[in-house]
Amino acid sequence: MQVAVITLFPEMFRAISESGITRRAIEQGLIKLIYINPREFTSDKHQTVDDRPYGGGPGMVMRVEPLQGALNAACERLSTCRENVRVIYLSPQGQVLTRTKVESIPQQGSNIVLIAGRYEGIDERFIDANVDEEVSIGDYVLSGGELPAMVLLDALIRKLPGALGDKQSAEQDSFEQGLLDCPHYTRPEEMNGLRVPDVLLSGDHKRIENWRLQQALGRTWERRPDLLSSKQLAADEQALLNAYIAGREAHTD
Ligand code: 9D3
Repeated sequence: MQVAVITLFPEMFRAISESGITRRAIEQGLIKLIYINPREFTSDKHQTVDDRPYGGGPGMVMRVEPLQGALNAACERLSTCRENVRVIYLSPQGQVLTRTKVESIPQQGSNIVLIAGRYEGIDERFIDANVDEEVSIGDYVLSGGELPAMVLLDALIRKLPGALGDKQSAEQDSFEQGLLDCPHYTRPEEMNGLRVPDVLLSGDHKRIENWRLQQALGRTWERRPDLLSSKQLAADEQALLNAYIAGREAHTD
């Protein structure tokens, strides 16, 4: 996978390029990630990337020319052509990012250009001519598209085969099924009179696995019932959830 990010603030992306799983994936060559600043593609001496909106009103709009220059450079620097890249504009007007959306992106073509906007947004004609898809990360106002681009990148990179250690990715499987995670504990066994649940100290791997699945189901039912309504539970899962609900009702009397 190759990704070019078009941004006025490439230094913000050190957050993903220089730490953790994302950094390792880049080092391992699982993804080529480059940054292109539209400011490099201006022709005036002040390197102006924005201008006043036609029709008036507050704020500024990103100009087409620097964005077009940046997109052309992205294709060149990824050694590909415009036909073979998927252009995604991070925008409050986009479809909200979900697990399904994240999973659909790498299959749709492995050359991706992400455009992070600033100011009030970018000239609509650039979107009409070049953008394949607009993506939002949720209904709250941010200052620009850089953090959303990093959110999308982090979610994409974690899914690349080999990005997570073997153990992590195997564990991932059970909870990538649309359930919340079970609770986690580490040493000491008791702190401030609070004990780790006995089952986790039992060494009985089958019981532990069942307990974790039951906790995942129960917590999803309590906290995110919307996730359960779109999920068909297997008979054993339904039984675990029923027992969780029964236990919970027993101590809320
Ligand atoms: C406060 C200005 N808004 C109304 C006049 C419009 C507006 C313009 C630009 C609101 C936010 C932004 C910058 N945001 C993004 O570029 C963005 C974003 C977001 O703000 N929330 C969720 N997802 C995204 S993706 C890109």
